Amino acid sequence: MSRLEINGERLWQSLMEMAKIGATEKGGCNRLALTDLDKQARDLFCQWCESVGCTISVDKMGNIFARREGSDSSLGAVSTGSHLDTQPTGGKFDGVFGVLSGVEILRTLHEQKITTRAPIEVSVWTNEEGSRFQPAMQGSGVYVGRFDLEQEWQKTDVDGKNVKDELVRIGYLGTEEIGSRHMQAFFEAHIEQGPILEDENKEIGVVRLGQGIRWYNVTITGRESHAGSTPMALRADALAAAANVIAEVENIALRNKPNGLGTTGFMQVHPNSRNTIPGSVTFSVDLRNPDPEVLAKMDQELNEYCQVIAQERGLSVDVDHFWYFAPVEFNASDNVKIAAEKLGYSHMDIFAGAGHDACYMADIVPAGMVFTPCKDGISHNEIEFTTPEQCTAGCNVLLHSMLEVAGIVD
Ligand code: HGY
Ligand code: MN
Ligand code: MN
Repeated sequence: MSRLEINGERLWQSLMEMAKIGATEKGGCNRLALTDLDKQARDLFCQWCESVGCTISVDKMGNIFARREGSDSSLGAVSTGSHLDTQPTGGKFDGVFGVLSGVEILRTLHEQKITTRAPIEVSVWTNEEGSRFQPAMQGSGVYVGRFDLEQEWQKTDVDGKNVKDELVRIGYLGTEEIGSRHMQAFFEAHIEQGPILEDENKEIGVVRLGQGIRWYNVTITGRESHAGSTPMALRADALAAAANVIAEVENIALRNKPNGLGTTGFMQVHPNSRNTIPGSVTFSVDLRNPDPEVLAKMDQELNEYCQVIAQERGLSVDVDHFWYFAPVEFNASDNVKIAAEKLGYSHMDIFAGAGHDACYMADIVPAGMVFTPCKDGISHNEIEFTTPEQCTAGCNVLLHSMLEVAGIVD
């Protein structure tokens, strides 16, 4: 069994097939959570898993679980999975690579007629991206009890549509109770989404830690008035104040070297008319760091600066810090390292810059992540690319990481 390998060509074909759902002109995918396109992707996943004899369950947050029985169904499942929702200018691989690696493992075990001791499960987690609905990793966060189901059901997108109604609309409001699966370990394969593995010329990343994340909505309230007849000294310009804060978000990241990260990616301006001074602005702030103390310091610097701007400009600045994800260690990573060594892939320890569903699964079971390189470290971009060989390597390491735990009967 030590040379058991997946079918890399079939995995690649499945990735290209899935990429047709929400395909964009630049070669990426725009498949936002709980849209009709997300439904199509979910349906295809279920179809593929059922075709190799799996049973499908869906829980009350729309998380999907495909299950392949082992010889001893009393054992906790060895699980893998990721997400099928993408960013608006997402690529073909973020999340999808992990889900379809799971599907490829089911297919390999099925065609080789392999019986594992423990059951094998492949999961699709609702709204990992946090683009249409916030926060990110919403489905896995509800599953492990970090978020309240009822509260997350009520989260709305910019058009006022809520998660629960959208789950009903696409047919994925399941009946299974949240957190009711019996699992013993969780592994996730994912492209690195950064440049390190490529720069270091390594085939596999053994992920030891998921870095901390803080998300905010900052709302600045000034006063609408005429762009042509309001003297500068009399303005209460919410957007000019927001520009100060957004520039400071970058400075906070740069001051907290080497790993400080700060981003504003979303903004709503009211009334958003070129000749009316904006009366109110709401924008996102995303701060990240692998060290919780540095991340707390960055949080403090942001809040202090917002107060200064509020006073200097005589505006109200509301900082809603609605999501904190503390750095998490992966304690099943040694299985990933053992598998990479057994298969002869070059590898290195690495920490995850992005958030992943495995980061929350680590709350409840031993979890590990397998990273593969992605071209120029680019992700959350339609040109996101990785090679069939890199996908094959990652999926093989995932397979053997899981079999290490699940055991094989025959
Ligand atoms: O935000 C993240 O890191 C992930 O892409 N949801
Ligand atoms: Mn992802
Ligand atoms: Mn992502």
